[in-house]
Amino acid sequence: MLTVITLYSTAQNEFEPNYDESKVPVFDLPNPLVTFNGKEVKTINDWENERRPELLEFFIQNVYGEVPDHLAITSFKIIEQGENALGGKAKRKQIELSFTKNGEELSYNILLYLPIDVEKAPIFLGYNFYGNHTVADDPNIIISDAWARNNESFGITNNQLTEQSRGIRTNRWAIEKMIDSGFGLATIYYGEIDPDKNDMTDGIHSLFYSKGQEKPKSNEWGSIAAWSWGLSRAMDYFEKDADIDASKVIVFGHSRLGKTSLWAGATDQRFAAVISNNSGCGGAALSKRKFGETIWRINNSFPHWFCDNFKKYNNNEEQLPVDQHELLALIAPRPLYVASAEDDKWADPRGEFLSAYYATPVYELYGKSGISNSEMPVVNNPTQSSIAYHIRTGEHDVTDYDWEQYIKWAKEYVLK
Ligand code: GTR
Repeated sequence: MLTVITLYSTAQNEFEPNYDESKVPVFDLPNPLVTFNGKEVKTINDWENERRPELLEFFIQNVYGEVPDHLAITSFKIIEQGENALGGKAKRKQIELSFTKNGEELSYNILLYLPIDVEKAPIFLGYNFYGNHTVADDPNIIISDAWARNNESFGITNNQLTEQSRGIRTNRWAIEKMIDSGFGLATIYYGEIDPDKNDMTDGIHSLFYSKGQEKPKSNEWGSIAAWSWGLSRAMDYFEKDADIDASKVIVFGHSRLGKTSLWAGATDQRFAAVISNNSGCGGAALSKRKFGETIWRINNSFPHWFCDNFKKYNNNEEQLPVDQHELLALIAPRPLYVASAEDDKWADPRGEFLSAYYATPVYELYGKSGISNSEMPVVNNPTQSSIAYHIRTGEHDVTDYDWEQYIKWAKEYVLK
């Protein structure tokens, strides 16, 4: 065991979220550089051949769930493209990936914006919450007909996306800043891979079922692993697209989709770098702190996100032989950015920061630097190296400020 963080142990109502630092329990944090059997990890070889595989396997079997079988892209087609997007700065492509298995089919669309003057562009890849047509005010973006959560202010009723929400999330996607800095953007509506509701009969899961099966086994994938699988299949496509530098794909996500980008980066080492924006519980935040959202709470509110085995740790974080800093460590030595927001207490900014700090020794094993100071930086004061961290003012959101930091960091740590 590595360390005991914190202060006083106070009994706490397990159903009320704790926002009081003095009530964070005393806990032992597992050491990423000691195996489950107590053997010290001293070399990259020990890490890559022993410790990393056992940690990855633990997270697969007990947290996010195993993908039950292999399934490659059955076919893809470019369904729309334009050379004159974003006032002539970018080209736009919309690609449909299709999958067939056990007589069932699923398709999803990737929306791409690529800088016109870059031959093979590095890209940010990230899911959006309300459809590709929300990320830019561009009349050519195809509106998804997949199930969507109703949202009156976005004009979504009857679980259908509509024209009314075109461009409504441009504030979360600094596309022009990316393009001006030589990066492209690839985005996908996450609901096309698996609708975000507690119903496992639909989405990509159903292609893998045997006859009569309606939900995954208890060690098999929840929605986060399904969404993350979708990102890896997008990566399969990028490897075939000559306009993209597939060795420079930075996987990004906010909140539940930040949990997803971390899991994608951990399971698929082709991703060059990973960004977690306000990912919180089950993402970057340490579970054992039980600050804000807890394992019990997340498994109750969103029973479909993790595998059923994860429910063993509801109000039982002490028994968990891993914590989320070890999820971050699975991304080493690739660049990793963890970002928090000051008013997003639910996601436990301090727990996100400490997780990045405690993942650092694994980066150091590779001669990379991470977060070397256990003091949290003040707001709006990013610390950037192979692991970067910032906490900005404001709420649970993705802002231009966040993107400015990601772009600056990616130029330094991904492109160079
Ligand atoms: C919240 C959930 C968080 C976070 C967030 C989001 O309701 O409790 O874990 O994922 O949703 O995705 O916006």
